[in-house]
Amino acid sequence: MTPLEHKRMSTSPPHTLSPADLPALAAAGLRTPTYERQGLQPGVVHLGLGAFHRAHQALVFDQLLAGGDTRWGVFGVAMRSTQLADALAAQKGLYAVQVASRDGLAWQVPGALLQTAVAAREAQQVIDAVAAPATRWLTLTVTEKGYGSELAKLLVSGLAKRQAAGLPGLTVASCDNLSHNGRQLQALCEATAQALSPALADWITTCCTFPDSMVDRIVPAATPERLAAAAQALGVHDACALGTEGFWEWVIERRFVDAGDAAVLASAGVTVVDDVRPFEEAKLRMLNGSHSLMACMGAVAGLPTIAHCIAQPAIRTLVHGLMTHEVAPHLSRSDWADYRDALLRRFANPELKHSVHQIATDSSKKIPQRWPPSVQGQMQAGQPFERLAFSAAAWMRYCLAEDEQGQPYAMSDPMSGELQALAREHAGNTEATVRALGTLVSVWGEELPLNAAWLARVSQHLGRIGQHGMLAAAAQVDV
Ligand code: CS2
Repeated sequence: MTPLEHKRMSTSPPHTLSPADLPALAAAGLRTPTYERQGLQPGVVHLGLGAFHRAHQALVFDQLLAGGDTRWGVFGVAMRSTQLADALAAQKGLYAVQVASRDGLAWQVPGALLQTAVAAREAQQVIDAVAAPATRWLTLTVTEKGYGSELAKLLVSGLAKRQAAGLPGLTVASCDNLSHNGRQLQALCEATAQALSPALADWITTCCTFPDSMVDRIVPAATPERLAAAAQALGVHDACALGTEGFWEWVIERRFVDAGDAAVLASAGVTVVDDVRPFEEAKLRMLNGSHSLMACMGAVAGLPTIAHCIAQPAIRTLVHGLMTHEVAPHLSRSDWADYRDALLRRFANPELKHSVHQIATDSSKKIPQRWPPSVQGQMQAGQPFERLAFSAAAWMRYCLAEDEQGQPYAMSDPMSGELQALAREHAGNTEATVRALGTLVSVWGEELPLNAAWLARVSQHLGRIGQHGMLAAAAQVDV
């Protein structure tokens, strides 16, 4: 009997994952922390404890810790979710990640997460962690809608405390899917600090760095099935288990308070570059842009996951065409064809079960960096933008919050009330719907709402979606 089988037989009901389980898990062949976690001081404060960070950067930091560099332990901050932070704290920061790669499925238990707190509940603890002498980095995955005054206040309070204590500045790395994420965060922090004290704003500008970053790994939110699979594989209950794909990428701008960090990160597989833009644009417009299109289509057509969507010939052809003809021509990443083909394979990964409704969440905040830059590129080049117009129409149909079988679904979006009201008010009248939803400057920018040719193309696709259904309308996109 293997140690795990023994454990499964002898513990009923299973207890919750704890450090005491690590030797048995290691003996069963799982990758577990080989380093001493007790007594490590966090060197990184991370804001946003959602699935993505825990299956991406946390694994990079775990690898660095495993290599003997003790500076990469994480103080993890959930912005609001007390449930998640408390569940992680109860497991002493441990959780299992199931990686679905071409070689099959493998579980691992990273150990980089050392402490947790909730910003909404324990703001002072977070400020103290930012101002702790051992802290060198601050990383963020707070989602597109997280970049507001609440975040800025928290960060600036922590940085002010560091400045007052005479401590060195921090490398502050935004890892959200925004264009120029580092620059955006820097501008937000500096503006907030300026209002408090010009000297603090100066200190932030001179002593902290805000590298731009492109991060990539598909990490769906955990489902009850994944948690059950974790319990089965580990022989213990893990409330925080996750699943992800084998692929991961982190490209970061060479702008560190400690220049030596470039080589350290590179040793763990991170790509350090002088200009993140080519990577960021390709990722946001090819991967995330296709994701948002499939999410809206899938939600309306009743296809629950991205793998279900990409298995539909009409969707696959549309997404392939979108990337090839309407997105790639405006990218400076020259290997885009390989990148596209790799994405199509990643979308088809059957193990991920990436919910379309999860990706459709906050679409009004995601669309601006995912679709309009490509529309504008096509317009400037005098090229057609049919697939992008279809994407816009698919989102407008999605805003009705009812699928083609008549099933209502919840729309999770900061603008959901307004969007749903507009979609419903004009339902059945495509021109009026497009006039209402296609002219929102916060979604489409300043120019597209004024472009009659664009709005006309969106209207035509929306009309076809209403008349023939989402998949049939997709098959009619001809260019
Ligand atoms: C997705 C991303 O939910 C979404 O909006 O497009 O989370 C996507 O899975 C990641 O950016 C992949 O790196």
